[in-house]
Amino acid sequence: MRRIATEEAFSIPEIAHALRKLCESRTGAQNIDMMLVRNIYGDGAGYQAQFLAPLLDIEDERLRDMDANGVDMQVLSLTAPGVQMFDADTATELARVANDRLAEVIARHPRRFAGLASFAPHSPQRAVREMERAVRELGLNGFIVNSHTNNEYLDDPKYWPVLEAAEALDRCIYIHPRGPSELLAGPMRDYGMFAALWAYGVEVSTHAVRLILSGVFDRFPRLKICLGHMGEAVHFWSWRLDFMSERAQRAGAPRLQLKPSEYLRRNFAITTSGQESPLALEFSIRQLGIDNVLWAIDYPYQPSASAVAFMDGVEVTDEQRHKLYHGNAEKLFHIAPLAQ
Ligand code: 1WB
Ligand code: MN
Repeated sequence: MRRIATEEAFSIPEIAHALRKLCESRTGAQNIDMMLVRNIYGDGAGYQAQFLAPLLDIEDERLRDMDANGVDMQVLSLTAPGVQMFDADTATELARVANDRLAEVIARHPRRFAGLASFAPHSPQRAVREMERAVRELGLNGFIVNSHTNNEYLDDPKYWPVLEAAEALDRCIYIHPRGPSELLAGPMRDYGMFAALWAYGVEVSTHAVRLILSGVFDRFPRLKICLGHMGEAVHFWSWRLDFMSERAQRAGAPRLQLKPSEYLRRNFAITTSGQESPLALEFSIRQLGIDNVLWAIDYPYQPSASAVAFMDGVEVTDEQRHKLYHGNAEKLFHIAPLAQ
């Protein structure tokens, strides 16, 4: 069984260095992303310091971990917060460097790695050019964005060129978490909630619901958005989203051609990164359809062994397991199937 893991994080020294500089220059800053960046790239004391080395390693320990766990391929993406905390010029340049590096690694290991391209949303026109280069010249497999940019979300018309480009290039945009935007962040500072424990899901699910309710999927009907962490629970709310959005539209919210649950099935795919609950998987397959659910690990933030054990062990048909483990990823990310 070919196993393609679809939300696997990496970084490059240039970005690690720039993030370290960023937290040194803002020592007093209390925002959530600075807490996280300090923990990984600075002198933070949190458990997250252990992640820096495996993020920067792509061709040594990572390949050994893949071999040891029967992981054929990782779809790599630049780890959160990506380039989105930098000013627009720096972000544009660093996205270009990260994409070049990614393409080089994939060229050396075409059977082991695929990759999602970064871009700087805060400079939408240059982002579009980088997206086109990433697909047409570098052959990358989709796009990664780490949720909000300066507290703005992709439903804002200034970002429509980015959505339009993704649709035209037929590559999905994977919305990965970062620390929540300003007004969502307050209650997340306590009890370790600031990252993967809770804040990440709130941030990305909010982003996804904004996209749905704004009507961008009527404007860009073939746009595909990928969400990790078992869809950040958005589809769990399908019934209520449908019911309440009717009311909201009658009260003046933008008119939608479809119900939210229908956009979720048409315009979204989700992955199992960092979520190994068989019950949540079963629900997701029934709510979204088997073709919209993909396997992922969330390497190096979560261990490969248990992610593989989870997907090996769930009670699904053979055909379903093939789709979860590789068939859906091959289609969504344009990865060549293995020759029979
Ligand atoms: C964690 C997870 C931290 C992810 C991250 O920092 C990212 C964590 C960028 O578990 O603390 C992630 O991508 O799941
Ligand atoms: Mn992740």
